[in-house]
Amino acid sequence: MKIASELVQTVKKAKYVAVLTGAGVSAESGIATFRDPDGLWAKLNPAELASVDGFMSNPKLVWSWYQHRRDIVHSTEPNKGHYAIAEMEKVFPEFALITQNVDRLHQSAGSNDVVELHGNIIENHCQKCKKPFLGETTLPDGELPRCSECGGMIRPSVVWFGENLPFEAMAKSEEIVESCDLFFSVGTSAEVYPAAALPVKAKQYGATLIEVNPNKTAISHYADFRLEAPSGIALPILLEKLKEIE
Ligand code: BV8
Ligand code: ZN
Repeated sequence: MKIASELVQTVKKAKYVAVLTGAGVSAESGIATFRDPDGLWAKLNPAELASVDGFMSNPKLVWSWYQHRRDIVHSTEPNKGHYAIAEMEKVFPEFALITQNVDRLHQSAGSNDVVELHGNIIENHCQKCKKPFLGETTLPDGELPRCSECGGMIRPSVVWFGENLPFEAMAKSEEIVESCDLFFSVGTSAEVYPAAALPVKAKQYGATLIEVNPNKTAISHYADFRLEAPSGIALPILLEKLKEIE
């Protein structure tokens, strides 16, 4: 794939690079995205499943859906896009990674200090008292585990629709968008707020905005540059080009 030399030069000069990722980065690892035609929401209604109301009204269904997604996550590996982003940490004077993903593949690929906006699907906690749950998650006939402290229902430690994002993650993200001079939006449809506001905010604070996505999104018209390709292809090529202009 061709990458404009102006884009490579701009990236080369960057002092503080921030990357925001979405489900598209994990697509090449075999994890379904949410809004692509074959995505998770194509078959299921997110409000019913990825929300507190959905969980409270149908806990066993929601729990088994997350158990199913956890099994998929446990059987997947990071792809070249994750590894390229981990590599970027070492290339720039300052670097920050913010993810909407809950699969922790960035950490498996070697990324450090990952800001997780939407929590993670690996851990669980009590819906009532928030106590972390470290016990057995697979019970006979799909029963939900219960909290040893208060008897509350155990849920995955993801952020559901209608729930606030973790305060520290949001505070850190605000700091990053105010300070970075180059912001990559990679593999996200930029439709879920407040995460979707970050690329535009970074641009408003003066950063150059590069979008890496095979498709157009809600923020494509804001981007200074677009790499219209899968992240597992575009990012390794971009890193190669940067090395060529040592
Ligand atoms: C909040 C975790 C304050 C769970 C997720 C009414 C009531 C309540 C809230 C709202 C409301 N109306 C609006 C809201 C706000 C709401 C929202 O934004 N809704 C949207 C849908 C309109 N947001 C919230 O509720 C947030 N909380 O606002 O709190 C509040 C409190 C009370 C009341 C009001 C407000 C919480 C949002 C977090 C929800 N949790 N996930 C789980 O995973 O099960 S969201 C879910 O969407 C995932 O986390 C995902 O990360 C996120 C964003 O999706 P993307 O990552 O962008 O994935 P998507 O499939 O959309 O796109 C993939 C892209 O990749 C595509 O563009 C595709 O082209 C591209 N791609 C494909 N292959 C590749 C690729 N790119 C590169 N390479 C490839 N190979
Ligand atoms: Zn509890």
